[in-house]
Amino acid sequence: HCKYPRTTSIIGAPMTFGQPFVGTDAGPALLRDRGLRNVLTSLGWRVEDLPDLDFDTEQVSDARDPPNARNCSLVAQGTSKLADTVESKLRKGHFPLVIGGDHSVGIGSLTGILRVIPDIGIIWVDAHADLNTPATSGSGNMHGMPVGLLLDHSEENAVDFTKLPGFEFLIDGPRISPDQIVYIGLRDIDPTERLWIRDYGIKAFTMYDIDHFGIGKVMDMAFEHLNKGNPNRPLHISYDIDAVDPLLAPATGTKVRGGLTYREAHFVAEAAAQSGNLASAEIVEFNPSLSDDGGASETLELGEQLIASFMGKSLL
Ligand code: EXY
Ligand code: MN
Ligand code: MN
Ligand code: MN
Repeated sequence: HCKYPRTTSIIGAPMTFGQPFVGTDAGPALLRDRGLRNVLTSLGWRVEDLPDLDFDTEQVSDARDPPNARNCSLVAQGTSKLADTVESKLRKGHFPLVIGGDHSVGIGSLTGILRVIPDIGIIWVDAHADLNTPATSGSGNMHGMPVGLLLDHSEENAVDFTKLPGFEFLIDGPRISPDQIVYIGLRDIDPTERLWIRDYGIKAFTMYDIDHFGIGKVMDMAFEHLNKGNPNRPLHISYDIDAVDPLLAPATGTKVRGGLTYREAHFVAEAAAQSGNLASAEIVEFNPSLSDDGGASETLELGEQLIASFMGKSLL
């Protein structure tokens, strides 16, 4: 298999059930309408533009859904399909580009990647740690759980997937080891998430660290951590648009002030591309219906530009 030009598969994952609002399903179609394919083609990619994954759209809540994992069976149905798609595209040598959808789609993307590349290094760009489990979540919203569900927990914190209808595929599924993931941009962390980041020793760069060191040094340290022992370690970036400051990205469901600036947001994406090791990517949490039209198109435009950056657009 020759390396260039590479094929990327655009995988639309129009999931809304990981959080309470409608509208996050619109992300993939709107980014396609803006011309995502051309953006990628102009960067030298061969593009396989798949139709959006066919998720259940009707919110018939399964009576077995636990209250601390809302819409569990619907999230499971979608993420299981996504995992299979990501897995098969990677096996063909393609670069999966997953467009959410809310961040619960990370459950599927990561599972699919881990089946093929168990040692993938993960860059999680987010205002939030998404490290809850049904046992710790205050909201029951599964977009706050993708990392928490897949982490290789200590016995006492382990997730009981037999109690999560539809998630049987995760019972013996692959897990993320705590040193396999790096957080960038955190600023809204729940108490148990904070405890676990410390106890498990997960590498986390908050907005404080970005202010203190600058984004350049932070990304250097992130790669130093992920590349310890393997300078060619394959990497995945999961980019939650709410990592960016809400003044720049207002069309998203869980806004937190004090986020990444325009250049910081791009630097993270550019540095990921520059590593030369990116094997897959995901961008999530656009919700155009939570903003006026101006804010919605501003947020989507930013998303498109960030995609271009992590897919290899350089400034020079
Ligand atoms: N930690 C909060 C919760 O678990 O409900 C908020 C999670 C928001 C998750 C967003 C998408 O990154
Ligand atoms: Mn091919
Ligand atoms: Mn998130
Ligand atoms: Mn978030």
